[in-house]
Amino acid sequence: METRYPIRAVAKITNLSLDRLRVWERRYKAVVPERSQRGRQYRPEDIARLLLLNELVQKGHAIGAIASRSDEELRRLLAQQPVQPAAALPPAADMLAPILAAIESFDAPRASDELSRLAAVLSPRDLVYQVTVPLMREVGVRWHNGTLAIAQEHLVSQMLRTLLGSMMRLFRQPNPAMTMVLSTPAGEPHEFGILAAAMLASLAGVEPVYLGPNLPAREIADAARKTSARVVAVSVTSPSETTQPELNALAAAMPEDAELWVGGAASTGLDLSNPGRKTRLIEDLPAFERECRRWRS
Ligand code: B12
Repeated sequence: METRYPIRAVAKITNLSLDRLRVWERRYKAVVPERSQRGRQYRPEDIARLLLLNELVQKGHAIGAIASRSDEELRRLLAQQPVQPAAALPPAADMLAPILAAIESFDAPRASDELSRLAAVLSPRDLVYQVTVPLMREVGVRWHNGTLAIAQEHLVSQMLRTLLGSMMRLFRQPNPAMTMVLSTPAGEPHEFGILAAAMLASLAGVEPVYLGPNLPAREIADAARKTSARVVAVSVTSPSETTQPELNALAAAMPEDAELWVGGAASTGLDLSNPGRKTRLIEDLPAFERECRRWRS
């Protein structure tokens, strides 16, 4: 049976107060959850709709004017809005300090609890921009300068993979605009760009197939073919001599009707002109979100 969420969980996930959830239901019929003996029971698609509505309200739309629109119309409306930077929150360092302290003392349960607590109080988008991206940067910096062990980096990487993976499942859209395969070319171990992108893609109504990093071109292209993906998104952070040939091979092996999107800190140094007309540089994550939403509309 499909998972159902009680109103308290929904309030945490969506950042909407209990009162507001009830008012939006009673007055505007924005989302009317099923009822059971245990109270309101929301389906994952109800949560996805509430997130859409909330984002539009934050961009200045009146709930009364949009509550009756279909999910499709809401996504189209959102695609027309400029993507803004994530909402102002306490500085990332304040939120990350308890997690980093737990990691330093190898206290995996505490680190994981702290991360789950943030996941419960932040919107999924803020979680990506305000927590996972800065956390990984900080952990990587400490790993690079030798103050964190490889095992500690692995611990955090694993925690983030699990957390974002479960959130991706939670925000899965019933009728995704398209399927997108995400990976990094063989030899590229930095995976957090594509992990963050996969999460943002699912929030934007795209079905992500997250393959993890470091895959040969043929494998990525085969996965795209088997999942009928319309886009393959890869990220390049620490290029080596194999990166450009791998990308060329991927562009050549791509399914006819699929686009190849290339992002990541080192992507601007690559030659994307030869591999094919359907290869595009996506400059950052907000641009990626915009492109995903364009598919929706
Ligand atoms: C975390 C990290 C690691 C982690 C990676 C963990 C993991 N599972 O991914 C670990 C510790 C394993 C690691 C290892 C290495 N790393 Co490292 N690492 C970093 C670090 C600190 C952060 C990278 C990161 O994940 N950031 C979080 C992501 C989300 O942010 P981001 O990468 O900045 O990406 C942003 C954009 O580029 C964009 N984006 C990224 N991907 C995508 C994808 C799409 C589709 C789109 C649209 C956008 C997009 O959005 C992000 C948010 O703004 C950087 C330094 C830094 N401060 O950036 C070095 C860095 C990337 N690493 C570097 C190197 C060289 C390595 C090693 C190869 C070094 C070594 N000594 O062996 C090893 C790899 C060894 C191996 N084969 O395993 C260099 C790369 C230099 C270069 N240009 O070649 C850097 C820059 C450090 C440095 N200054 O030297 N690293």
